[in-house]
Amino acid sequence: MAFINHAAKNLAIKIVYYGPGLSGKTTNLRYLYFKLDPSSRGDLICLETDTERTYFFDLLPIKAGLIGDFSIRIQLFTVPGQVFYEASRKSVLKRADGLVFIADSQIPLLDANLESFDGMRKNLLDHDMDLNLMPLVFQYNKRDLDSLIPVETFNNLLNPNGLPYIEASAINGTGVIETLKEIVKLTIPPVSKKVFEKEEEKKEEVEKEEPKKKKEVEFAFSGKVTPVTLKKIKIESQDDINNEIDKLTKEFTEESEE
Ligand SMILES: Nc1nc2c(ncn2[C@@H]2O[C@H](COP(=O)(O)OP(=O)(O)OP(=O)(O)O)[C@@H](O)[C@H]2O)c(=O)[nH]1
Ligand SMILES: [Mg+2]
Repeated sequence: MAFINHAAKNLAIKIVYYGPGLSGKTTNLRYLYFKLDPSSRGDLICLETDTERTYFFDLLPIKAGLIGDFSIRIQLFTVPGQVFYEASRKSVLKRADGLVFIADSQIPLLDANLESFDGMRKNLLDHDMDLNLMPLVFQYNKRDLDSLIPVETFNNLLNPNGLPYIEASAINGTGVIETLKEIVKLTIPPVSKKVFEKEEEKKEEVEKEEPKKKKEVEFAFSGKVTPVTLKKIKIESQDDINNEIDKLTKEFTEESEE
């Protein structure tokens, strides 16, 4: 559920990249990080354990223009795909506004994709969230490899409702920005409806004066290579993970615009 700060005119949206282990979730975030102009991105954050250097999730905060006079900020999260991190995956899904399912296109991984998708549905249910009501986009990743699961198979098994899907090769950046744009396009209308319902009277007044208020988000992508700011946070238990997610969300949503 998006955080709306009416006083500061901020809208904070959470998008979760979900999918089986090694499907390319972190690769998506890293590519976006490198492509985004430094002024519109925050630190890339990784939660890891002391011993194994296992990443629990990655988080990339980005700014994405305006809707009306509300500035849009988006938190992109990944979940840890490995099977035994179910509890962490569930924690990351809490209060998600939109989902990207990163499927691995390699033929032997068909079952892993289906199991992961099913797990996502169940984890959402535990938060009283219905997958069918969530903005959702599919990315069929690793299309650069041989022996691929056909797109029609993916669409039949994962995406019978015909939601947007992108064929990608995240490692080369192909389809990564398109995926972000698609999910943001789907996520903004339900979120902005909430904002403008509250702002309705004001909005009507404003629209008389300015009939065409902008409702498109924009990202500041640049071709520049910029230094990496990778912030690593050490954690030791599931409680630490929950606390970090809450803390990072709180910092993000309460941060006022400079
Ligand atoms: N060939 C190919 N390899 C890819 C692609 N995307 C990611 N990879 C590789 O797949 C491996 C796993 O990528 P990650 O982005 O770490 O996967 P992940 O989904 O974050 O994995 P977990 O965090 O364990 O769930 C890495 O070696 C990537 O370089 C792709 O489009 N094509
Ligand atoms: Mg990862």
